[in-house]
Amino acid sequence: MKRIVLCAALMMALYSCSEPKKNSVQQEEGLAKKYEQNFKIGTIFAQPQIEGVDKLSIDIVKKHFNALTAENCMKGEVVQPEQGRFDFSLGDKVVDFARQNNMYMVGHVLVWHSQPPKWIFTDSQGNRVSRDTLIERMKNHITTVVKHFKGKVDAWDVVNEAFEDDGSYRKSPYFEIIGEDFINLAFKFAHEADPEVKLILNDYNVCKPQKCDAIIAKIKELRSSGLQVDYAGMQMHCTMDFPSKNEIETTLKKFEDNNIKLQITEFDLTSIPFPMGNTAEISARADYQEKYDPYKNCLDDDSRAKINSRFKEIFDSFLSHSQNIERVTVWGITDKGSWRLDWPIPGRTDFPTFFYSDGKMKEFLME
Ligand code: 9MR
Repeated sequence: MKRIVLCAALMMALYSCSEPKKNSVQQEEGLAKKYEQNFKIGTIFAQPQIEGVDKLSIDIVKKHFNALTAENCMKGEVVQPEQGRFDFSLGDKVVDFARQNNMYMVGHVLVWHSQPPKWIFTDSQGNRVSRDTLIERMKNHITTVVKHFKGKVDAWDVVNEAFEDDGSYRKSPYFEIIGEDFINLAFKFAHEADPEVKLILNDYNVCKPQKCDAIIAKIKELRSSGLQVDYAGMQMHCTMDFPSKNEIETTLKKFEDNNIKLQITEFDLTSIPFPMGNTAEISARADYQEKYDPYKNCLDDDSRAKINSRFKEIFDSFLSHSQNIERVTVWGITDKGSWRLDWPIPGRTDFPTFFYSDGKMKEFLME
């Protein structure tokens, strides 16, 4: 009896799973072309694409995207694993791919509390270094990295995630050792290393009003002290209800009103239950539970429609403010490679990017 019920449930589940629509003729031209009057359409490159093994994703990138960010391989711990030893081997490959395919290349990231050069905050005894030492190390890192990629990277995420949601400074080692002007110094060093390259102050949850205000105030302060900051970067790691349409609109407008151009740097949308509240805080972790993985076996029609309509709601806001948005980058090529599948809970099924795992495009982009 139990088995019959189980079979029936399985049949019903299979029956109600919906198939993604086939790509329409209109999509043959690719997304970058479709939105060329609005903004650049970007995505990221990770190990499987750099090594050339993920052919499906590489084809999608070539066809649909005209901007590229290195997901991990230009981060501090990768490019300077030991003091004075730089490793640009992976970064160079990403940059070569971008150049060969005529893409806008984004460097990610010069100063971030997560994945920094591991040794950078401490001396050989394991004690925290002085302000002067950290400034010197930060300067050397930024200068060497920016100069290495000079002429090949169009824009750098200079400082990432420097603020808390309440608008206060994140108490990162950079902040604690140097003070709040670590941001000023980072922008100064980046500009000195490559006066042509565009510079971004990047963060998540920028739609939180106090955080947004803090970022705007900081960019104004940097500019008024003569420093170059070209864009605020809004990561836009979204959930089904945050940020709301209204919060997005208000935020986009605030930047316009303050003459600060935007890049949407890491857009994605999680549609599975999320136990940690609204955050992209990388240290958050939770254990796997079935209830947090509702689409493990299939995605039903109703949920597919809801996900697409939420995507559309957000993307439409980008479109209607496109005069102030240089680029919209989605943080993942297909759903299969998204960081969301393993954060904050490992091994789940989610639909965060523009393409389903099999390479079919999300329906909202076909309209
Ligand atoms: O997608 C990245 C993932 O592969 C890494 O494990 C993670 C660890 O630092 O970083 C992810 O990318 C982050 C980005 O660099 C900065 N903003 C938040 C992104 C998602 O966590």
